[in-house]
Amino acid sequence: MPRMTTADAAVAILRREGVTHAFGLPGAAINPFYAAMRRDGGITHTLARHVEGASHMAEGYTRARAGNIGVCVGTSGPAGTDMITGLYSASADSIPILCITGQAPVARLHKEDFQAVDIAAIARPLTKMAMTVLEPAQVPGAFQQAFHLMRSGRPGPVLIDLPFDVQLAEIDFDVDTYEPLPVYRPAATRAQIAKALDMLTEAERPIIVAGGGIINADAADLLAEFAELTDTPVVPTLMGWGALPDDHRLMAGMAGLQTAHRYGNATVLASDFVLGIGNRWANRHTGGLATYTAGRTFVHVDIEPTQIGRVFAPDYGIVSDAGAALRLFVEVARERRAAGGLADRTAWVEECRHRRASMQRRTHFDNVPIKPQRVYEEMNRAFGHQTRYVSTIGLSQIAAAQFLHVYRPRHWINAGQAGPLGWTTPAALGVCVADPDTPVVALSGDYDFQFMIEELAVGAQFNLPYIHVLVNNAYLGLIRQSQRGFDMDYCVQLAFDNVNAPEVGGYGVDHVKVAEGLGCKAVRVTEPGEIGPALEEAKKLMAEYRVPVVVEVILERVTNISMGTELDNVTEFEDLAERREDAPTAVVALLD
Ligand SMILES: Cc1ncc(C[n+]2csc(CCOP(=O)(O)OP(=O)(O)O)c2C)c(N)n1
Ligand SMILES: [Mg+2]
Repeated sequence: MPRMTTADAAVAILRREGVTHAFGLPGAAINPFYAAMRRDGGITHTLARHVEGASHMAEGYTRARAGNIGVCVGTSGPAGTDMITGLYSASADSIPILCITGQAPVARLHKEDFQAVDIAAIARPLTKMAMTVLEPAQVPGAFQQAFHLMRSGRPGPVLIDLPFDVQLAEIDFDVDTYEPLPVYRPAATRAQIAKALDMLTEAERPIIVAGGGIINADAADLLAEFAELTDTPVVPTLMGWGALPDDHRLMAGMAGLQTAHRYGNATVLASDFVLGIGNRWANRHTGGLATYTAGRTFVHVDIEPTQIGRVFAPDYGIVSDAGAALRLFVEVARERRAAGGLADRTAWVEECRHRRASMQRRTHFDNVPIKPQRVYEEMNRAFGHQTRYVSTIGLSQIAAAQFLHVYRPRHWINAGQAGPLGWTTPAALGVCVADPDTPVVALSGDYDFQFMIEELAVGAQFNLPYIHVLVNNAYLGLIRQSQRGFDMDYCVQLAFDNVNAPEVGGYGVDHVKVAEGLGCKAVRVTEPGEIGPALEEAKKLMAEYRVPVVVEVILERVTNISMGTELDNVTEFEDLAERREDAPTAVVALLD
């Protein structure tokens, strides 16, 4: 039997489980694992500048491609605690990442050893498994179990904590006969799918709410096929956006309190039946449950049994992987269509399309300083169907979801539930590592951008080119807007007179200089007509220098973005689009 250190065995297992890349940074307590990675030579490594950054890179890496599992590595103590935010956002969005930490030697764990912290206990509520491996012979099993859990049921992260002496201990391990454990994914039965389809067919105004579970299951094509077979309009959730292309005839818009379309909310409110697949009725999607559920029948399909009924009791629940359910939905719907057993939805689909064509928000403004809506209009013009967007939170992200277009699954990569500021830059870098051939456009507010700005150096060092659109209002914009309810504008201003950069006009940080200092390219625009040319210039700079390119757009300081407390109570702050020229990049041409 081959004899090796547990660190060598762990790396061999990572390879067998398909890992080719890791994000992280070494420290003394994880050096044996780094030595094993070096000996193996099959795992490339991206050196983050902040360990939290490594965890978000892992998330971006997982989310870019079906089957990927992002790995982030750090040492003992603060490295693990820094990655807690990544574990939180990964678990909240059902994203598998594997976090590997070094640890003090087993015999000194309880002696308050240098950088010894019970990271497994800290990580437990955020992971599917968090384990400090105390016995060397348990290391292969811990990794085998980690991959089994990350891929089974509702996906999510795992943390494995390896004491220094455990990493160095030798064990007998035969990697050649190592076999990944079978993955558990519950599947709907035909009877369950037939019942749900009966309910959908009996309804008059049905919709499908398509969640991120469809993207996790890589089942976007099946969703489109099922929607087309039954002629059912689709409302994607924020995590499901891209599962159906924005220009699809049955795309009915997103619904919610913030990242939503007026026509999406109106269509949910007009519906009488909702089939939720791989979604979790997030509160910013539903708003008040009384409004959301009144007069509607619900079927909920979810891979995790305890998710059914968590937010409200559906009329019928099915425990199933979204892909397995959709495969059967397609099969049964096909049979019923052939037998003439499906309802004619022409009038309902037309009604939804009419709402879409008559309820657009205005994007075309010529104001200086620039209004944010105009930025997304220019982005729609500059970036094609193949573009992947990455964003986290803020007015910037909310407006992006209201105005940008997404055409493919995994092309809207957003920290939907946790929304940690600083997520965008490292997540975008992880996406670039996973798929260097697809153009990546990140979107940040100025505060999100400043949170993990140092990670730009990673993009410069490892030649990970992408475009970072930075919309700068010198404000914690979303919080400023929410403080209107408190009648205050308190501790949310990022503006100051920069003694080194009077040219930023009191907007504070000179992002262009910082980005350049970190090895990236950057351009700043202040007029709406400059945005388009700047985005084209950014494409050229990116191709020439192979580094991230920041396009900073100086916005007007105060713009309120549509949001509300209930689906039927969303406040609009701007004039709505009335003519084609008001929303020239809307996917559906406005009805004049
Ligand atoms: C770590 C963290 N702290 C606080 C928040 C709360 N928060 C959400 S958005 C926001 C302001 C974001 O400002 P900016 O990135 O400039 O975007 P804007 O809203 O101005 O477009 C804050 C503080 C958060 N999401 N994450
Ligand atoms: Mg801001």
